[in-house]
Amino acid sequence: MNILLINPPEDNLIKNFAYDDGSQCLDSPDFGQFPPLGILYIASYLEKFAPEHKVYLLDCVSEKISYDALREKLKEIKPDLAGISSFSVALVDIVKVAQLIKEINPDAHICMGGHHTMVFPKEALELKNIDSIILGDGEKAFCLLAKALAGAKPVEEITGVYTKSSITKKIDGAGSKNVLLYDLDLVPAYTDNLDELPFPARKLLSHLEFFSTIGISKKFTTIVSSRGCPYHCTFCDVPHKKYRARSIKNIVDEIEDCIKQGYEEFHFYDDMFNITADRIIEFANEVLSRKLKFTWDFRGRVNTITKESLAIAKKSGLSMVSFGVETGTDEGLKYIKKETNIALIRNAFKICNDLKIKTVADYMLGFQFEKTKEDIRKSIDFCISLKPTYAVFGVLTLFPKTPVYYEAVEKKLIDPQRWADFCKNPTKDFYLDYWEEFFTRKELLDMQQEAFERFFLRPGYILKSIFALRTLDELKIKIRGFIRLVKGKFKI
Ligand code: B12
Ligand code: SF4
Repeated sequence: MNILLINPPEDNLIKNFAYDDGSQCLDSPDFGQFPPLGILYIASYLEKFAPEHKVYLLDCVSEKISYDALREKLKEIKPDLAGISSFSVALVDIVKVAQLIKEINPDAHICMGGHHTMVFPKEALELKNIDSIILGDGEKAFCLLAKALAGAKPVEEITGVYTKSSITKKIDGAGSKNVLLYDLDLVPAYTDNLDELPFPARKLLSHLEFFSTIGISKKFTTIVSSRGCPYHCTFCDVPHKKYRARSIKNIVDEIEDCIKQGYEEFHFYDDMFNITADRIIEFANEVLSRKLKFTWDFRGRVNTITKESLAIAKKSGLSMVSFGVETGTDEGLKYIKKETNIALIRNAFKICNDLKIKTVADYMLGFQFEKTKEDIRKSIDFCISLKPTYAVFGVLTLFPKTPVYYEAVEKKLIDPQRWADFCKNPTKDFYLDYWEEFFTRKELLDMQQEAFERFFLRPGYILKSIFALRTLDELKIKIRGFIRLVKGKFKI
């Protein structure tokens, strides 16, 4: 069979943080260009365990493949089985891609996997051209799906794979508790031992340059050392995923393999990287003992940060940590069940600043407990007082199936039917919900813009950033990011 794994174009992406006229102060490309690790993992699994099939991979985003170009590529590939990666905000394009595939091969089997299916499994299967979905980790389940289809065997028995008929049986069994958010007893496909998975097939996209706006090199890639997260922050839907971690040896083996391919900068994109300080120490020791030279960073939590672990991590190449700070008071942090506090946050940033490790403060504005502009401004003051190298200010977005989303539905602040309609018939005019009890959308976006301006346009900050530049690549990447950010005083 010809198997195609595809990340759809983003022509019709539902933009978050956008004003009514479409302008926005933060967009996905502002963060950089990242490899689609999910489908790269599935590709390498297929190569190893289903070599009888021919595997194609198209990342329409980083390869900048237009719909016209995609049509031509699909004619060449003629996929018998297509696996589409899904973010809810990309649903319009997912539907378009599925339609295009069926136009070219009406008999092709289309399977959807990734984030949207986890949140809206039933709705995903109600889409016209979607034949199956996979919940959880795609590698093994998709491989078994391919083998079953090739042998004309039923696919419903495969853990994590659902079809219209198999999901309907489940729904009828469970009864519909809610028009939109079915809490069904659907078993996802989880790989408990992540070390079993072959490393992502980065070579399939080796002709592309990936980069992060806050990175320093173009020999850059992302990597995940674990999946899922055991915490339960109320705004996040990752807790739906079971936490599993790879062995340190397996992670460093992957890095060694990547270094041989020319990579020299690694950003750990785990949901939860620094589960304990000891894990960082163990990782750093392994890197040092193998005498590997590269820079790395991770997205992490403040509560497991220690001076000892970061000092050794720095020796092994750690250059930056992105912390989910979120908000600036103990009461607020407790409300969102972050399980951190102001003292821990200050401690983590102080340790990084003392050790000269760069930091990112990931921050959100517009929480339920921010009732006046002064409340938000105080929160921004706290963020600036941490002296992070970078700050990213988002507006609290009410993602479906999160506790904060249910809270807003309960208070009748948002209408869940909007999501139900969007999932059935996605259109580009859809928008993501914010907590609009005390502010309008426009006011929240204005506050976000104010936060960016206050943080990034401080003259002292600009000067310090220029003097901190280390490489030509870094200079180029930063100039590109800066131009995007200052266009129209941050609105783009
Ligand atoms: C890198 C990243 C991005 C990059 C994406 C680049 C890329 N090419 O992948 C950028 C910066 C563009 C991005 C943007 C956004 N992101 Co993002 N991102 C991530 C991050 C940090 C890592 C993704 C990753 O590589 N994971 C590792 C791989 C191995 O896992 P995976 O992608 O989930 O893939 C597995 C399964 O999902 C499944 N699978 C995936 N695709 C497919 C396809 C098929 C056919 C099958 C069968 C299975 C399958 O199998 C894979 C292997 O097991 C995740 C957090 C995380 N740790 O996952 C957040 C995360 C995915 N992002 C998130 C969000 C909310 C967004 C935005 C909507 C943010 C916003 N603007 O508000 C946008 C949407 C962008 C878009 N294009 O639609 C949420 C998702 C929540 C949700 N329910 O959608 C996450 C979980 C972060 C979080 N905690 O909030 N993001
Ligand atoms: S925000 Fe981070 S720590 Fe909190 S549940 Fe989500 S992934 Fe885990």
